[in-house]
Amino acid sequence: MNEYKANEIKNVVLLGHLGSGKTSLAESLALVSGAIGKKGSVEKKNTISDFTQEEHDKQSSLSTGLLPLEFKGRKINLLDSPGADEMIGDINHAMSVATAAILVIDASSGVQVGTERMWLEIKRLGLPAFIFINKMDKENVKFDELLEEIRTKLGSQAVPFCLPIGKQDTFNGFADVVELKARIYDGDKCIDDEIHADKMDRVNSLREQLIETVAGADEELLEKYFNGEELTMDEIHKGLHASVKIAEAVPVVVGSATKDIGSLTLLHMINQYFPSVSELEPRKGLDGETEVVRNYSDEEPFSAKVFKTMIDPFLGTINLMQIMSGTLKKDQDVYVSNTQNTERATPVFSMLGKTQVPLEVAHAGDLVAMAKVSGVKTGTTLSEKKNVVVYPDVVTPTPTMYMAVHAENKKDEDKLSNALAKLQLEDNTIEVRRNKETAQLLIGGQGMIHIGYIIDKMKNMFKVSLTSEEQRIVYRETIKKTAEAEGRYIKQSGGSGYYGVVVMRFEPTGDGGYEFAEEIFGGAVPKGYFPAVDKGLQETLEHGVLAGFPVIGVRGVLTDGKYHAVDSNELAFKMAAGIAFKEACKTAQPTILEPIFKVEVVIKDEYLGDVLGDMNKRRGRVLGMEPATEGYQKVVAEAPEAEISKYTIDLKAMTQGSGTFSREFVRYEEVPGNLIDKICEEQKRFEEAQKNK
Ligand SMILES: Nc1nc2c(ncn2[C@@H]2O[C@H](COP(=O)(O)OP(=O)(O)OP(=O)(O)O)[C@@H](O)[C@H]2O)c(=O)[nH]1
Ligand SMILES: [Mg+2]
Repeated sequence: MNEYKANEIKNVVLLGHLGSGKTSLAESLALVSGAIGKKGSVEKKNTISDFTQEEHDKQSSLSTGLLPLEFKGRKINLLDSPGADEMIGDINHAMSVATAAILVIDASSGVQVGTERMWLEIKRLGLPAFIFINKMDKENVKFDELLEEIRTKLGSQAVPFCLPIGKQDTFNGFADVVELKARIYDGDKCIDDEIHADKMDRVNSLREQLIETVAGADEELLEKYFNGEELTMDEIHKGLHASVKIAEAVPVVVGSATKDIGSLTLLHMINQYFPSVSELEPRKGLDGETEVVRNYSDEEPFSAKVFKTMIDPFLGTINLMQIMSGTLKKDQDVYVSNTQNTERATPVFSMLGKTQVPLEVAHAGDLVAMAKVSGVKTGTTLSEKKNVVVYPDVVTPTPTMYMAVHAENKKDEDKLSNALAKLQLEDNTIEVRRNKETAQLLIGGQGMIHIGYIIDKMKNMFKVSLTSEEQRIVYRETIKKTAEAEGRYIKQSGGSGYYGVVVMRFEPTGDGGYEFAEEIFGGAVPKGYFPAVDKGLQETLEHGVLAGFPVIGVRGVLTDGKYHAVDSNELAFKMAAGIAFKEACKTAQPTILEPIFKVEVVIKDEYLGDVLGDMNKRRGRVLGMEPATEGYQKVVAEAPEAEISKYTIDLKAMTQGSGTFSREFVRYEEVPGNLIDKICEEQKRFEEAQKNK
């Protein structure tokens, strides 16, 4: 592979709805650019970017694949992202190093939920973009309706660049509205021809629309346009580059990834209209508190940001990063931001899917890989010890769902923890949490595709035998009323005995906190035993009287008691405090508390009624609603965790996949009375099962 500098590098991410043809398009672009001699297919499970067993099993991408392509003196680092929006953490990392995006649409399905979701992400980052209408070879493709739909749903910046030629099996190319040529594809070759006269009217009107958009990006061009002067081809190219760069124009092109139609034109367009890395704004980072600005230039000190970590149980860790500034050569020292250690870079290479492509030197702006450098993972910044910089983290979502996993035997337990630790390096959006109370090891992620991928990888790649089950809710107990009781712990049967008597008042604190106080007069209980009473109460509160859940929100006040000069000791007072609490519970109205979460749900306007109704059924309380991005509403509500533990799945079903949500613990709240017995029985069964294990 040749060397390329920032002005010759384009990092392009393919985005789109599940199954729109991103991986097939990446494969076609790799073929047409000459990176590979023979094309694979998703069905044959031999594409470059879908190389893992899990992707083969699902015939769908689960992780972004990198394909460095060389085309006409430029390097195009193609990033083939997954269409499953649960992999949004991975997608966001890929987008963070992209200079531009290609939104892939399935011509037979039109604008889908994933198309809109990814479009919002593109707009959020202000990325220059093309829209590639793929699968034009399929039945029932109505180009005019598609264009209309794209412009209504995605915006009028979408400007048609071509008019398709032929339909279904006979679809073989398009009239190029910019260059005014018919591009006829024959296999991976493209032959230029005259546009048929009967298409010229339509082509001219599309061209008019395009030129208007282009002229808007440049004052000089705009003036010329308004004066009725023709723009030269050079001016159109220049204007297009400028308007694509600022995302004012989003060219729409057509093709078929499996038939390689449109791929060559797309490569030319990437080179011509997408900005190179050198045209981007400099990156800002921090050295301690001080802001550091780095240009994508070889002349600046070295810095890089890791956007993807890949673990191979045999080859070890491979980190994919973007060189933000400076250059990287074999055996160069790199300063690792998270460990603050200096490590030596092993050979630097690029990755074509899973294949390493050696590089002599990596230049600013490029996407390259490094193996086995300790302490480096997704999100790490690398720099120079004397020129430290740390780049901000990519914003990724917090888990919306948890599943519990159990190793099937003792031997697998170690393997399980080891595998999870490695998988967390790859994907920093998964959360791993051990819950002692429920004896569950929890994996948090964006839904069952995401968590299922982690579980499958542990089985396939790390050979862990495991089972999975639903997350158990962590309940609490409390008291609702103030109550007083006496606790006596007296054992005097010869030898040294036990003597502790306490009278205590227990009050609900109302805020979930714990407090201990005393109102002892005349030394009824000597001071020295107060800590024992406090400790005894705390130990008792670890298991409540109803179902054994921890008790919170109690203030215990020691008001009176008795002691014995010889037989009193700390243990006796500890026990007495516990007995007093249990006794007081007879009148203190103990109850069960459940975790309440705040949820923010973003949905299309049309689903608002359904979502509100459903939230009601989940015992949720809607706190507010506000318009989100155009056509969307944000609903803020509070709901019990027990009712939303699988909300991410139900919300998708309710909104045809378009709804998203985030959740955050807020507090514990009393469960409705009719659920108390059910929860207690459930817990009893669980404890029995634990005992029999
Ligand atoms: N007829 C036709 N089928 C296509 C075309 N492009 C892709 N496909 C098929 O569409 C299916 C999905 O293609 P992929 O390339 O895996 O799509 P993707 O967008 O990468 O899918 P995810 O990674 O799961 O989001 C496969 O069966 C492809 O063979 C095309 O241009 N025409
Ligand atoms: Mg794919």
